[in-house]
Amino acid sequence: MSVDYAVGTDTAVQVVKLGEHIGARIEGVRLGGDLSAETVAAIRAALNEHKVIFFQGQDHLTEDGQYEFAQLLGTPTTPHPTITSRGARTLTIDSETGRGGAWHTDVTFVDRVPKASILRAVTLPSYGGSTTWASTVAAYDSLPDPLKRLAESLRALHTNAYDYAGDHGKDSDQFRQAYRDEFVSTYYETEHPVVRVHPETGERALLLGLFVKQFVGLNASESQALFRLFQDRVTRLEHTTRWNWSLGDVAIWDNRATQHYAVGDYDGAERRQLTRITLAGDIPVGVDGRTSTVVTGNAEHYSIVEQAA
Ligand SMILES: O=C(O)CCC(=O)C(=O)O
Ligand SMILES: [Fe+2]
Repeated sequence: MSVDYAVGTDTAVQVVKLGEHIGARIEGVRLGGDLSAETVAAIRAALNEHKVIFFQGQDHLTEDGQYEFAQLLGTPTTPHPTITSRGARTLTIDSETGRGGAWHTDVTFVDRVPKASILRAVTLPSYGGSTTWASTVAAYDSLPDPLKRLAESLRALHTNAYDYAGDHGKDSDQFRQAYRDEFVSTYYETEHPVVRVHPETGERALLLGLFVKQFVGLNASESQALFRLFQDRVTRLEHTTRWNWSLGDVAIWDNRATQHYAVGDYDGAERRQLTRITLAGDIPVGVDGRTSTVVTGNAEHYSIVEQAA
């Protein structure tokens, strides 16, 4: 199925839906800093509706072009709250420093969770290395009412000192170890509502993922049991879409309505690199109107707080 948005007189953005709950391919757009206001509006609308959108054939796009395009959609953050040694404007997702393998929403250990991420393929392995996204709105919507009420009443602590050992085992590789050391070089901890209200669509979404440490007021085993219960809703295959990358591809996801997972199924001897820019977001708000609160760490150097449009 596809939906056309008329744009100006001579061009049209085409949105090709890829799944019931999440994912669309956008055709008819050459990404860059020179897009018309109508095209930018069509991209925003598609992102709000489909949660992750894909553009193909963007081989012309440089890091500067990606940045200029990002500025049309919002305010770019600095690359990362703690990974600051690898360039000033973008973050390279590099197989030398990690292979993914964990469901997460980006940077939820700070209060100002980025609203979107823009990822561009730069170097790809000969097979494997896809990425999967899940709709955290579909996850919430699929819960029976009593579990919706329970989730709405919970708040969770998110930290960047997440459980590496639990996900990856001990990693002796020096690049990966150095990356992890930098990742945890400043400790961040933030309390977020487990259900956040999307500032643009009003949809309710589960806010969980890798960086969750514990639910407020629950002990470790209670937290673990409820985390599994809710996180399993996020990763139901019906709530996901998977993208097999080609050079020239760009993905944009709404980081307020999704989690994602990089699939580490490529040859370990091959390199994989993608360039990421995150866009500043607001402070999440729960269904009771309570916002997220910082427990430890100041993220002002990473990102402004962007008020939702
Ligand atoms: O490597 C990927 O496909 C995605 C990595 C990731 O988590 C990100 O770019 O935020
Ligand atoms: Fe990520």
